Amino acid sequence: MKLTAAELLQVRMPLVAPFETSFGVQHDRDVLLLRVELDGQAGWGECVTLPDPVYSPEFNDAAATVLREFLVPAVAGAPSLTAPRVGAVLQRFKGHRMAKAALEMAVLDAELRVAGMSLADYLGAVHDRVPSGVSVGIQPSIPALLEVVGGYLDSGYVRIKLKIKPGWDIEPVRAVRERFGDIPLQVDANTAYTLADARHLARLDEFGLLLIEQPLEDEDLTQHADLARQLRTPVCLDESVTSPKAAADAIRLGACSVVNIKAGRVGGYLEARRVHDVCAAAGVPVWCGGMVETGLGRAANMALAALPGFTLPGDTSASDRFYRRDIITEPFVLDDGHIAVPTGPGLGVEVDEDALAAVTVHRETVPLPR
Ligand code: NPQ
Ligand code: MG
Repeated sequence: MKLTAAELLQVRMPLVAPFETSFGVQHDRDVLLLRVELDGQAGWGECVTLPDPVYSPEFNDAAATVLREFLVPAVAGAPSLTAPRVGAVLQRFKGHRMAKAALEMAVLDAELRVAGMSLADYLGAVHDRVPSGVSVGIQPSIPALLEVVGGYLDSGYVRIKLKIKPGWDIEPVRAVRERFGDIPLQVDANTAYTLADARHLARLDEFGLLLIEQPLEDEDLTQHADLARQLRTPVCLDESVTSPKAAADAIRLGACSVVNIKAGRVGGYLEARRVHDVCAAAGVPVWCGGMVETGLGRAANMALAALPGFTLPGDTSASDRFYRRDIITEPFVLDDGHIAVPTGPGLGVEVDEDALAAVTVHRETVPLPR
């Protein structure tokens, strides 16, 4: 096949409530989408960058630029294009994994729609639904937190993740434990601590958390290993795991005993499957992270989360966790704490063109080399 057209879309999705993490508060989700055509068949990709380089070095405008100037033209120049070829064609470009992931996702969607195969089947999914956890932002107060967590538990979410930062860590966890008892509970620091905080973080040990996610900076593998030796709470890495090699290194160093897999962060769904394979071979459990995706990215995440090594509930929440109106025709819903893995060809979801138009801020055609 050949990539015959590409469009970049900037959309601004209002969030149902502000989402606060250790790196800031977001009121809207500004998403970069990519629509390609492979011999006329459309495919959708979602880039998980944020507007600012505060979660990863990538950001929306940089991703749009690198896609427009380098990545899309390179892939458009490939004569017999298949999804596994995308990574090879893009390999000479350093970094920009989230942008590369969006392009590979769009090609996968188009290619699998032509083949009549679902992404889940293509990746090797073994489940038709996945248990769903929810990520709870930093709240203005403990009573507000208990209210929000109670709401998610009432909805059926099977695991709660609390965002933490210095000054919002021990007490919120204690309060949730006291109110809701022995629920599956974990925390995510998004790199907000240093190794000097080890004794403080060890105070979380008494709460029997499933894990603590990314307490230290992205590059601090050795320091995560030191920290892990001082905690009973298992250490999970997110930001640090940018490739299968990084996962293997982290595991060998003892920097983590659990891995959060996000396809964008590692350069695509095929690379994410390789991270899954590395972890499975090492006996390290993995779970599917989330980047506050639209229904498109959410659909692909459900397929990934249905692989056999995903033995912990992910941040694979329903569409209404973040959005009042998703941009797909059948938004993801929670059923008995689970979400159904799409079975249709490609991503298995359809864009709701009216909903998309209502949130589209900018739409441009990417010029292709002739
Ligand atoms: C994480 N995601 O695991 C990320 C961080 C993240 C679901 O916790 C807008 C506002 C978009 C905050 C995307 C979750 C975001 C955001 C991702 C936080 O570290
Ligand atoms: Mg995280």
